[in-house]
Amino acid sequence: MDFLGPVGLLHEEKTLGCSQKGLPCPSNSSELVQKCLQQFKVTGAQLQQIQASLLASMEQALKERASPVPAVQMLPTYVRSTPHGTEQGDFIVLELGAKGASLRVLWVTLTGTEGHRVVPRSQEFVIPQEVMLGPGQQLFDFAAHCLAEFLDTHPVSSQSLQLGFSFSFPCHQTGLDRSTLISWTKGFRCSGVEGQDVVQLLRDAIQRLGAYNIDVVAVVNDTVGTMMGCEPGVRPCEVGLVVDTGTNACYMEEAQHVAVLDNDRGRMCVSVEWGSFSDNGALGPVLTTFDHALDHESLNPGDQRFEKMIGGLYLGELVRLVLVHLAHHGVLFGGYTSPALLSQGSILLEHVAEMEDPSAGVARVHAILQDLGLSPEASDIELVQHVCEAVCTRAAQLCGAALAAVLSRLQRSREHQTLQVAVATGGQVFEQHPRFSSILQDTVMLLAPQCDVSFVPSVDGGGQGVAMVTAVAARLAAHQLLLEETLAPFRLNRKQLAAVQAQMQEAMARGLRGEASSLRMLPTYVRATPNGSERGDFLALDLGGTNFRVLLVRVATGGVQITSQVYSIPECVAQGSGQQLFDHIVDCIVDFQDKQGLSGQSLPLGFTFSFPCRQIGLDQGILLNWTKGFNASDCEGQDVVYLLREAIRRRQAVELKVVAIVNDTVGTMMSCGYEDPHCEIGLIVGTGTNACYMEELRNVAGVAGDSGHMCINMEWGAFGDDGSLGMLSTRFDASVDQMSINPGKQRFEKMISGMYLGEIVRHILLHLTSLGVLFRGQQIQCLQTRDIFKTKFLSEIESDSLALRQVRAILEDLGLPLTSDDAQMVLEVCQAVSQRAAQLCGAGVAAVVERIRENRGLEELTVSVGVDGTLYKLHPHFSSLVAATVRELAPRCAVTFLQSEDGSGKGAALVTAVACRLAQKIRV
Ligand code: 0WK
Ligand code: BGC
Ligand code: BGC
Repeated sequence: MDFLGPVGLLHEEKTLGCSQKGLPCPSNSSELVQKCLQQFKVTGAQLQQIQASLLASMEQALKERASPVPAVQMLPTYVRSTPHGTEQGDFIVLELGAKGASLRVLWVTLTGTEGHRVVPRSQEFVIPQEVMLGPGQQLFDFAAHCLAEFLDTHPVSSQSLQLGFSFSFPCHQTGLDRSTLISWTKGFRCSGVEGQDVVQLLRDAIQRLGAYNIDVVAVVNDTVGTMMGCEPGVRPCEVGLVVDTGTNACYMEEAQHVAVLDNDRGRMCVSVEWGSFSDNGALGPVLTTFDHALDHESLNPGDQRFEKMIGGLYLGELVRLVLVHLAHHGVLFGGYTSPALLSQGSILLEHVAEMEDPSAGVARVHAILQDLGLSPEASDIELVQHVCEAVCTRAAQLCGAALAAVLSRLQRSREHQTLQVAVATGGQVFEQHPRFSSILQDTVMLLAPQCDVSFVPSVDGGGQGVAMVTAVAARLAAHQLLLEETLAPFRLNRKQLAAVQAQMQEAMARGLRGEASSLRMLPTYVRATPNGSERGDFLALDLGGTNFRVLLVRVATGGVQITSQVYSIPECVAQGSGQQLFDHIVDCIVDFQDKQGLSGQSLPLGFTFSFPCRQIGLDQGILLNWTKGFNASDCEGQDVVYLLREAIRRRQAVELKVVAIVNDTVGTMMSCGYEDPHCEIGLIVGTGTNACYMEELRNVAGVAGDSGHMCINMEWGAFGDDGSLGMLSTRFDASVDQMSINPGKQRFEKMISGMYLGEIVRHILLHLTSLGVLFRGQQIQCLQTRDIFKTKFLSEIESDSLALRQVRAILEDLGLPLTSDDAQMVLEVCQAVSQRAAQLCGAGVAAVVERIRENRGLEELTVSVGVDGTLYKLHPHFSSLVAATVRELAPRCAVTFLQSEDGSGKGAALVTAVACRLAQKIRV
């Protein structure tokens, strides 16, 4: 019978004592009392066991190991730093769940001055039982009404109010204002809320009421509010501990240890949710029959077993069950049990705290028991106090063991030998129970001697802390809004892209007709792509991209073999005299020939010259203007083949036959066309950007013949130089253009290509810093430096696998002080800039393929595009975004993008080979 203990008896014979039931009153009452109280004794070894097992569960949950299901949840709260003390403003705080059946609304003013606190105005509302157990909508409507009632009685000035929602239940958070309830605890069991976003439920309720314009900007667990409410003192408060109706703790974990956060860095406050700790191995031995009885009768049997041994909602009930047990065994109240004593929940935390408090005195205990319909003897009172003491001491010890586990975890995550930390404590059990805190502290000292801990009682139950988090959330939300406003012009929609496509098609037609157009549509005198019969050894030069290359290209039956060497073009040469530049080029050729044992051989040479040239023939190209950071004098308006030949002549030693000059787009098309005959378009997205394609000869003004095709170098980098892109150009594009060596020129290129994207990002970061959105508004010297933010950073930063860590590493190398939020914002800036670039490039390609389709009067066009360029090749998303934009804007064209492996040097050699083959044919 005893095993069933009080529970069994409870139901049938509620009010009869052993004497009344004719049961023999136990002679060994003290033994029975000892046996009963002994159950609440927890040994040092058991406490260590609990500490170790809780620590193991915490670490398992951090690693997101699914099996076995961790006993604790370790929920990220998206609070990444403890208060700076700079937060300021007026905030509303709505507290639900921290204090059982009560809801509190506070008006908190943060002064932003350390140590200067304004006492919050607050109002408490009792939540009716039926609301705590009813439909969720009813609970949130109740909360909205309380808010309105509070605001009605506390007139507030500002129209839009920012609210922090302190919601003290286990939630999966995905942001400061996005939180899904996992399960109710502590006497709450509203339907239709578990699995829902509680912020949205509150927003909907406030909306339904429509009384006030309140913006719910953050949801915060009460432990976090407690921690954040702690005045920044000598030691940062990095742990928040609540023992109120329920119990829980949070602490600042290293974000990289929280698996769900994808390798983030910095810190993240984690809510342990230790209430659900239920490792039978560790807890089994300390769970008493009374704990099982209490759990069995509770709203959530089997859940929150640890909380039910510590939380204020349960301590009174535990005491009651023990008193009933002892009374039934005739060792208390003469075996008499009153209806009040037999009714669940009749002994509250404050009763236990008072009855145990030696200063309360016997009279007070007597009064409390009398209120329960009992008439205690002095011995009863003493025994009742022992029972209260046993129950609360155990609660404090268990809580101490749990806190010791958290401190050990904190010490491990900081890799510190010793740990100095402050723990903010809050909750009625701390406030009401005389000895709880000291027992807890002794237990911590016993179990975590290497941790030097100070305890900071929370002054207002975390209201200030919740307001702090709300202030941070409000700041982040405001920043996010400013970021969105700043990036909005970079988010191009289908209509805008279709307009760019249409404008480009018109500009192409005008350029081909020789009318005014920002697209020069330059004939290249390449009329055919290779047919595979080309043969021979050719030299090729590749100038205009990131690297200057000299190549030996052997075109044989078995395919094309390439030997090449990269040479640098120093800025002083690229921006020096033309003679110096071409002499440097010839020096490289000679060096290459020496190294390849080609000295003295006169091989035909193809010259990839990636700048706008008006070609008069295959081997004559007048440079129209430099681009991409080149600015050598005395070249513009000159035939660059002539300039090269002059340099060769000056060098005397070498014999070179310059046969063809091609643009890198043409070289790329030819190189890919050698493998795929459908390749009729060449695209470069590298330092600069441009495209060429096979146009109908009949459409090319100024070139004789109207059958067949001619490859046209569009020089689309200059698209929009006539202002036609004005509607898309942003203030950042204007800054980049003004600071370039060719302002007003190459506007399309300056929105797309590698030479400029990093600069656009840098200007946006400067702007966001000036708005206080980034780097706490501190103007950062290094960000003032041109080209310090390389375009290759975008490719690295946007790589899916290592996003945030990469951002930090790159920006920390640049010497930028970075918070996680800053890192996220820099990533979003890079994404917006590169996405626009890829979409604009896609709109350009769509214009070209549609033109070819229309030229040929085809319903459907199948065509390939040969592509080269560092940005296109290295950026993780650029190529797929280009292809997606083309599919959307030119659905009747099946477009394949072929990444050129050997660069346009091979293409230049093939053009040379075709020219030599055609020249050969004429000669024979
Ligand atoms: C490699 C080609 C070269 C072209 C370059 C463009 O061989 O002709 O100019 O790509 O890409 P960038 O090097 O500017 O990134
Ligand atoms: C909840 C926690 C809360 C604790 C203290 C527990 O029941 O699950 O989220 O922090 O009570 O209020
Ligand atoms: C040049 C083009 C070249 C492109 C890609 C532009 O700046 O004007 O001729 O094709 O860069 O390298």
